[in-house]
Amino acid sequence: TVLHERRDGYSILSLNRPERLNAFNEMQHRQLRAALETCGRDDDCRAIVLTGSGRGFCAGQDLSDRDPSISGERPDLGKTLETYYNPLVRMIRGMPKPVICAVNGVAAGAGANIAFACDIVLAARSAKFIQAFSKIALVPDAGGTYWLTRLLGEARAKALALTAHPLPAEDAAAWGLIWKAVDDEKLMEETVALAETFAAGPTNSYGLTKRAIHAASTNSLDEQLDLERQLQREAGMSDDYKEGVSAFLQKRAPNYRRR
Ligand code: LHQ
Repeated sequence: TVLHERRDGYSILSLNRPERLNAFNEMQHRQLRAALETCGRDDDCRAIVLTGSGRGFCAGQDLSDRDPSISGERPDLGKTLETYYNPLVRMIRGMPKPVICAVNGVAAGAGANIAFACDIVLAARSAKFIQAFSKIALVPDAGGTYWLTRLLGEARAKALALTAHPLPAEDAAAWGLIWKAVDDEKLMEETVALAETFAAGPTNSYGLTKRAIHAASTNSLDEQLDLERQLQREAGMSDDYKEGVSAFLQKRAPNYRRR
């Protein structure tokens, strides 16, 4: 239920339960986690693309799944989050290489919030983001309350969460929730171009940059300046930095080797 296509320098992971708009059941969770672990360990994989098969990106939790922790009379949804969604969000955030999300169609519930966990989100112009939770008497999860509040502020976060208003890709981009909306037929072309750029780029510096930006919203300026000093020190000792400067001075393309 997750396709893993290895390409030169990057991988494309596709959620693949199109008849259910790629809603998550246990199998899809397990396979996505395994694929991400493989990509994380593989030094030849320098960027990851997450997308969906068919007309949707992901409709969140499969509400027809028979897992008793979801479908019981008084199900323990906290357990589902602890077992599946929270580790997934942490894994994407902690991935020391860029994770690009190509939102090819509707992203609802946890499906939207998993997209927001990725580093760069491109969405097809026809895609919509829906905080569907309130429709079934739930609370946004998979980081939803964190992403919406951090990226949009409380006013828009609460309106989206309480109304389940389907937010079109272009509005999501204009509001700063995602990187950009692109014409449907250009989505994979643009995504692949970005992945190829990252695959030839200085992977360690990307990983350090992610760490710095993730820390920024809770750090004070002094703490952040200290963190930047520490991470820049590390980046400055890399062979990739040496190569980047030489290439610049010699007016040629750098050949980064992840060292
Ligand atoms: C689905 C689903 C779906 C099953 C479409 N499940 N079949 C975490 C912890 C534990 C438990 C609870 O949840 C969570 C996190 C969450 O994600 S909660 C939120 C769960 N997601 C939703 O509530 C979204 C439900 N889906 C929808 O509202 C619509 O399907 C959207 C707006 C996504 C798309 O609408 P349409 O484009 O009109 O498509 P459709 O509704 O006709 O769906 C196509 C098929 O996919 C359909 O099956 P059918 O057999 O009739 O063709 C749907 O039943 C199925 N499907 N989402 N989450």
